[in-house]
Amino acid sequence: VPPIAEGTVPWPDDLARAYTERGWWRGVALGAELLAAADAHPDAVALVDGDVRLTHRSLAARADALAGRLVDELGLVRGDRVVVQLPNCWQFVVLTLACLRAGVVPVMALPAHRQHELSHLVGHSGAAALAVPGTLRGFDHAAMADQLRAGSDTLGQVLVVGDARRPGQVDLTALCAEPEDPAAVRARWDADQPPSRSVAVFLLSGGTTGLPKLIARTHDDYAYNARASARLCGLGPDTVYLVSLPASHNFPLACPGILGTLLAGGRVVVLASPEPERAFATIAAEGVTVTAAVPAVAQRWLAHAAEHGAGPVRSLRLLQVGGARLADEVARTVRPVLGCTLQQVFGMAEGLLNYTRLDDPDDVVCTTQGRPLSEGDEVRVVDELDRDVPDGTPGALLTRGPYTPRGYYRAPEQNARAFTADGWYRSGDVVRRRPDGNLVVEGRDKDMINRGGEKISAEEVENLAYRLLPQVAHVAAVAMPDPVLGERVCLYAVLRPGTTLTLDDVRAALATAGVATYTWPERLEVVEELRTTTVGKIDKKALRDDVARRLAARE
Ligand code: J2J
Repeated sequence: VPPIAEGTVPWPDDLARAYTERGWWRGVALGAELLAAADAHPDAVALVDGDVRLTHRSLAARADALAGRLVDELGLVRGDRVVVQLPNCWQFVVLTLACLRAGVVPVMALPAHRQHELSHLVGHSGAAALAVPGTLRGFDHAAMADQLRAGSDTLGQVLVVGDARRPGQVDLTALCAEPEDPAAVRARWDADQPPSRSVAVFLLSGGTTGLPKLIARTHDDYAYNARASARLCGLGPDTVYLVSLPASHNFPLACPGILGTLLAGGRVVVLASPEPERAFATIAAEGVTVTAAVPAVAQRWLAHAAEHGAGPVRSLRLLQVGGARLADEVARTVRPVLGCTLQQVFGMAEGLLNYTRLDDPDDVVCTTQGRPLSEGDEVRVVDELDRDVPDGTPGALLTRGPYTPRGYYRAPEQNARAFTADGWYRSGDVVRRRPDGNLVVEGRDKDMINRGGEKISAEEVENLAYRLLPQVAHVAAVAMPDPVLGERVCLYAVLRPGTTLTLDDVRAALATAGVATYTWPERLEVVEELRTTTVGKIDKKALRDDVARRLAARE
């Protein structure tokens, strides 16, 4: 096994051959495919971040140069992992492309992650390097990076964007400089490409069991994911794609996102946040044509446009919405209010992507979450015994396909639960398939909280509560309904005799442990007991109903 594929679960050989024969897998490294696209429009602007505007030629040259510097100056070798925790900025894109060129594998962390999550990602991936902003939103990432390095056997290099750099840390912006001899660095990586079956990026799983699992996406499968998505969305050299969701998420990264736009020869505009005023001004200034939002962001944009007018977003042709269920009523307002086409996207970092098509009738676009991207996608909707249910009946979604890996990285135990013996991924979503093939997401059977598109593992919140709070005897984390984010975390707790616990106590303990804020419970219910189901599990449905009732009564 080449070191770069160790711990991954490959597709069966016959399918790999079929995917190649169909032209889905091209046997080419993703970085090479991106550079070929750049060659077709070298002088067009590829990347915009505030005042920084890079042409396709410059972006490609910088990526190749950085790839060389990672290897020659920082000592990274092919197959090494780099945990990437950067906000949306041009250096994120250069670093990602450089990794793809060198065959160094980025682990796509979130800016919101803290010590707790990052130490897991560094440890589990055995990362050799970590890329962070200096300080961001008042938090000193560079200081945290030093602590992570001190606590790791593998982490040798810390790359920093910004000037809060500490001694021994490397200035990533300087490493992204244009090379003196672009042809030479280009020739070097053209002659030495990572194998197309090897891991291109590690994405994070939405997480149902404890800390996030790593999803190894190969060059072959991820290139197909981005290329086919770009095609379905009609992207081309005229496309101006705005990324304002965290760029390390699969959706804005490759569905079609940054990678799909660059493959199509288009332009990527990065913005650190989807705050409506800035986003609208940027859309107007850059002539943005396509962007992606989670439902919570789409709703903020709709409200902003309803109040201040949609003039600034006139150039927008397509708004993709996914990551959580978009309400049909909200979907119906997108065209009237924003004047653009809506596309619903029901995707997952594990692979399968469902899209409504640009020419679908309103009924499909506004009331379904679309259908699979590829003819190679296999979808089953099954009951508790994994028996197929008829169309129209809700059931659990299972899937396999040319861009859906067969297992998580180094996780045999989780794989036994999350995948069937013949390689179907159990998405944990409950869907209904319409006769026209479109899927409607009805709910889920996985123990996850979807907070405005950010996925939170209930089990992880519970593990932390047991570990950090001596007061608790039993806990359960459940989703409570929220008008803005869809769901937030509510913690139910049974306390040990004679103790007390407040929400502030819970949050203080999580802060001390360095746990990302977005995962913190936002409500605490102290109860006498937690009811169990007939099989002895805590009855979470009853708890979800209970908190929903309490919230409704408060209004
Ligand atoms: C309901 N639930 C949805 C939708 C995702 C594109 C879009 C989203 C993701 C993503 C992604 C949903 N309606 N439209 O990777 O490329 C929930 C489901 C799913 C889980 C996956 C992409 N779109 N979901 O959200 O890996 O529960 O990917 O299984 O973060 O989000 O989460 P994640």
